[in-house]
Amino acid sequence: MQCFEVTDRMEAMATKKPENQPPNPVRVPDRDEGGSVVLERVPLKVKPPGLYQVVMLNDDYTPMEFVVVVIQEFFGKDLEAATAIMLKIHLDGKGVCGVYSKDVAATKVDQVQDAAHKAGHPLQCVSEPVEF
Ligand code: TYC
Repeated sequence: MQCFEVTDRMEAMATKKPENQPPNPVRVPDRDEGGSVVLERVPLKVKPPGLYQVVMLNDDYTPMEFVVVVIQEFFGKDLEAATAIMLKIHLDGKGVCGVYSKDVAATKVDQVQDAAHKAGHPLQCVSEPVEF
């Protein structure tokens, strides 16, 4: 038979309630009179992933035709819809080109910036969370 010494620390670990533990998502109520244990599921507080809108900004230099082509190419709009969005941006200073998951919106921003940079235009767009 193996023998070992029970230290104070081991004794404490075996008998005391652990400190600084994260809250257990499953609450275990006291034993009921029949001696069985009922586990009660506590709903997790998880939020669905948010949506992000890609907002294009006006500037004085990027040609209107270029903006229309970019909106058609990267946001799947037809000529009429792309022209309407471009004119809204031109008149209001900014406009929403599409709404996506966070990652897809970030990719759209990169694609637009890349295309504008390669063509030598200062066109800017940003991604921002949609507020409900
Ligand atoms: N304001 C630009 C012009 O007059 C056109 C333009 C529209 C530029 C939309 C950027 O996001 C933009 N040439």
